[in-house]
Amino acid sequence: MAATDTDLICAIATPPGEGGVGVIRLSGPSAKELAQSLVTVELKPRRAHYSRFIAKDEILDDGIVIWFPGPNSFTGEDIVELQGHGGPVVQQTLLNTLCERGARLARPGEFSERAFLNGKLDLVQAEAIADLIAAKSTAAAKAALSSFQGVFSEKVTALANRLKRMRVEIEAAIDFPDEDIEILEQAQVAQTLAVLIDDTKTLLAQAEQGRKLSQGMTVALVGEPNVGKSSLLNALSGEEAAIVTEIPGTTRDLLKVDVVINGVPLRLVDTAGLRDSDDAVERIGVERAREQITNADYVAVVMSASTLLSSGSEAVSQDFLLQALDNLGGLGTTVAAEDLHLVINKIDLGVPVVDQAIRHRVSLVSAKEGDGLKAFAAALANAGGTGGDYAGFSARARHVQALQNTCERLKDAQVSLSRQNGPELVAEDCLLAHQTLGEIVGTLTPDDLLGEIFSTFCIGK
Ligand SMILES: Nc1nc2c(ncn2[C@@H]2O[C@H](COP(=O)(O)OP(=O)(O)OP(=O)(O)O)[C@@H](O)[C@H]2O)c(=O)[nH]1
Ligand SMILES: [Mg+2]
Repeated sequence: MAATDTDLICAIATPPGEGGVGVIRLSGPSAKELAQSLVTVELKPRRAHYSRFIAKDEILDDGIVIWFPGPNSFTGEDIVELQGHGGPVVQQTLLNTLCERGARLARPGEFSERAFLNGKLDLVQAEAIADLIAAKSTAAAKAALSSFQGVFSEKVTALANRLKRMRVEIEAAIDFPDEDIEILEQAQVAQTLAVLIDDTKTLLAQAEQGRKLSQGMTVALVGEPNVGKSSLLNALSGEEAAIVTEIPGTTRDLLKVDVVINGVPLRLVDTAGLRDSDDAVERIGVERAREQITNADYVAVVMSASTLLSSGSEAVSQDFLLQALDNLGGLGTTVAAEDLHLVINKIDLGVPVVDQAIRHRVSLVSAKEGDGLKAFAAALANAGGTGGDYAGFSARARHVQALQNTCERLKDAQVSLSRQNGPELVAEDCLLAHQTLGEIVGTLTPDDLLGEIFSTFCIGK
């Protein structure tokens, strides 16, 4: 992928199949000339002309044609849109004609890629277009639109600019060493670094929320066999996705169902009940369940109210909760407390008392009767602060990873500074941090990564 890649590309921009209107897009330096050879009107910039589309005296279709001269176009190059009838054969014939006359079929995401390479968009904005198109909920679409409009990029760029200013000062200290002022400068650098780390962490937390919102948060339903995990999955998704029986050990495979709750997309994962088993298949299921626990963004630990009541336990307290998590194979230590929620199911058989102190982390439900399910669903949607009124920006795992790396490099710089390793090492750590931040918006992104990102886009975008 090179910026010199400026041949003429074309693609059907509307979804495949039959539709009222079908749009074909052309982008490249000779887009206007080629389109002009097919239409019967003199193309004027940004004008919607009605015309027949003609090749070799044969009318292929008719419709609207618009020419967007570069650089004020989506890709920054000359673009022409041919808006004809949305029939697969009509569109394919037109596309073939364009290819016979010098255009080639665009790769997925190639229009956006050109927009990026021509400086019309940064990488976060280009990714936000794909996320907007793929958004599964209003909140996700809103967040993607914010990122497309540059909300996330501005935050990253502001951080990068502050980091750059600090680097300039450190580099200056290397070039003009002066023993007397070094101590003062060190204190200043330490102070700036600490603030930068804090602000990177804040942005990281926001990006993590944006990622959960746009890519969907994974919620694992885990617990002992027979507590009603599969019943809960079915109740939350409104379909009989999982097999439910009274036999403990029914579920073995991971079963994933995508749902949208209060505008928040969630991927619910049903898992095998956690227990030691002699059954080889069940053992694999339990192993997969444990893996899922570490991979999930959020873990809902399901327990049965009837088991709780018959065990003679008093109120469900913090200690009880920790003990229960421990009994499930050290869940309390493998999953952070804020990513854990306790679900007491089967309250139609009796309602246990829950200590006020942990009430916010516990849902009392009956998958069978439907009691408490709404509140439980709302708790899931709110997990991680991605509730319905979250008005942030969308982000991807790639961005979260880059911000984590930036944080790590800045902490390295802090260590180098405190160990008096010399300004050169501090400068090197800060350079790495700066580069990692640059990868997010695409100022410093390797070509192969760009190829990977754009290849996931749809054709014609
Ligand atoms: N009374 C009552 N029974 C329930 C409720 N939820 C589930 N059950 C019953 O509990 C039994 C087990 O339910 P499942 O959903 O299969 O439980 P599970 O946790 O997926 O079990 P495994 O897949 O074996 O780990 C079934 O007989 C369900 O009908 C509930 O809210 N109330
Ligand atoms: Mg099950």
